[in-house]
Amino acid sequence: MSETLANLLQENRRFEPPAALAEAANVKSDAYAEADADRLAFWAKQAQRLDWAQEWDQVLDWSNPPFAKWFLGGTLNVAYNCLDRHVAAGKGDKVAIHWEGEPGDTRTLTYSDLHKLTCQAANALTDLGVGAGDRVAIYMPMIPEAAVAMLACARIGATHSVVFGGFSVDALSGRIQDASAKVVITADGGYRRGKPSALKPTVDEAVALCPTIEHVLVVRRTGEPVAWGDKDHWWHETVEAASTEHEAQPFDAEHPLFILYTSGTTAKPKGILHTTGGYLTQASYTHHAVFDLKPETDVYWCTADIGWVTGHSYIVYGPLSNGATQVMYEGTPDTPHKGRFWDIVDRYGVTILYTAPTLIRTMMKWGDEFPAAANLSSLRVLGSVGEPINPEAWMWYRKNIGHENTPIVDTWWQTETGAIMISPLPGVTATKPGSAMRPLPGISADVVDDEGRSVPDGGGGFLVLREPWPSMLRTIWGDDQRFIDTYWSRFQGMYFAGDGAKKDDDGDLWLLGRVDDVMLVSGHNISTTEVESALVSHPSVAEAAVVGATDPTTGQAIVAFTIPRGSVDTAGDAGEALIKELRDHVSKTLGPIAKPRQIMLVAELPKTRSGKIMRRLLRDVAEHRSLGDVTTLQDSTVMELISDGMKSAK
Ligand code: 6R9
Repeated sequence: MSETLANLLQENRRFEPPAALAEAANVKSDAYAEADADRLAFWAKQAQRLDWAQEWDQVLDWSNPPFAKWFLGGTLNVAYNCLDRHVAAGKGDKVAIHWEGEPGDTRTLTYSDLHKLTCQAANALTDLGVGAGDRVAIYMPMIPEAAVAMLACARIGATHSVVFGGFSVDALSGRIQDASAKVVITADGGYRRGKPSALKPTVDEAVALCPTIEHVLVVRRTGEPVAWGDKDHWWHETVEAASTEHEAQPFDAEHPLFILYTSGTTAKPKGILHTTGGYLTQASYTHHAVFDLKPETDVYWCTADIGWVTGHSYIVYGPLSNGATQVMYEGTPDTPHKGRFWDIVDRYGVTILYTAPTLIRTMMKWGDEFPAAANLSSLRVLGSVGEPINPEAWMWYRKNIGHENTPIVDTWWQTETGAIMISPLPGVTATKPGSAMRPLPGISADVVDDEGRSVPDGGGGFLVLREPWPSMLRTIWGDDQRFIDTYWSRFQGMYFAGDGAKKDDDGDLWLLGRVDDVMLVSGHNISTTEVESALVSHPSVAEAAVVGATDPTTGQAIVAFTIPRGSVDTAGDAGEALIKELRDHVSKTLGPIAKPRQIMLVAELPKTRSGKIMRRLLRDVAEHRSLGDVTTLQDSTVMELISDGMKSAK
């Protein structure tokens, strides 16, 4: 990037925390000063949230950067911390998971239930020859057994690699091969969009390509017929027949806990490696601090899939280490109707909701009547993760879901960071719609220019992390050099996150999307996020994706793909008029330099399974190229619709 990002969007709205919440908050403003005074002492204190079999000798070893070691000499068991210690403290009967299947079937699992199942799964895996250090692939729908499978691996020191249920044979087999996994844990299928969606056939094809796989463990969820081979074992015949007694052994703080592959937009996916003590410390602390979790009274719901890092840290390890009661939902948000999520919040009395901007914008598109039909008064903290949240989507979330008084925590982090890094604290921060605000206590984030110099307030550039943090990735599985090249070579001594960001005049942080997506228009760097947010601020727009397409005069020109809100008329002339109005609206909001050359009205946008817009594919469309790799798309038919629309608009 030759110059820093144009700093276009202005925002003056502020929302103070509700007084009662601030008063009773788990974490108050003094945490920042405490962490600034002695960062390592601060993290050592947070590590005391966990039960250690052996306390550490040294908090951080950074003698061989960028290879960090946290809590050296300490030993602990992750599953013990998530389950056994709560049962031992008399909380065995507390509900851990209120699970709801898409067809409407429900299960309630207490901590004691989850503990027993995990012990059984640990015994079954041991019987199948899985030991500490072995890799296990998990390819599951959103059922409690997915969490149990992860915890059972953690319990015996096996390293899990969760792959999104629904990824292709190629994606699954590639990940299995990269990690040389020994076992796959899967299910016959799960329910999506009102019908069974098979998983086992994909596993069968993948396993045929993966000689390292010795056994496949299959949960029966849908009851649909499945092919059966020599390596296959039913979960209900092995796990559920195993002993419920299992003593968890402690592992080194740096023992590998899991590998999770980042979607890998062009190159080979990167196996991000996380270890034990530092990861669990930060997952647990951030869940406590950012969501203000009160385990005795809160009902927490994170709508992520277990195949995304958000599911790892904020469905499994953070909430369970904190003894939370949570909701887990199997299916899609519009099955059987568009009010399904709000029904769930209402019925379980959800107090903390953690979801993604893509979902919030989809709900905006569907209309206000769906949340209005449910009682959402139990909600007290709302979270957002995965993409920048557009200010108007933030306002919609606050008004329609958060009854105008619920703090919104916009949490920035990555698979690589393992846990939340930048976020408001709900009892402390006066939030601004669209800003992730400040690094959490103990985290040092900054925005730097091309040369790695910190930009002044009001400036834009690259987001970096200046100091190691407990839940940082330790390497890319099997490829230390790629770890160094990808994250630690762009700027001397700093972690390069790959995101653009700006500091506003108060020094608060605004995330501007991936640097690869930044557009260069007539010599100005313009972020996709700001143009998208300008579009979403128009009352007729629910969602927008913006890309830079090659242009003979301006270098790149802005092309926008826009989803109108549900009630908006876009037929014929009305559509043309709306497009003109939107181009003018962007020009008025951000300045003429940001006026899109072309706006397409579309019904859907291409997204990954975690809800991120795949701008790369839209760029292919805008530049009339054939499409690149679509294997990580959530819905592969979307691109045909968009390309057809583009051709007819030419
Ligand atoms: C947790 C997760 C990481 C990338 C990250 C950034 C984007 C995530 C965000 C956000 C703006 C937020 N991202 N949270 N951008 N504001 N609150 O999403 O991990 O799937 O690895 O993606 O997501 O671009 O670099 P992961």
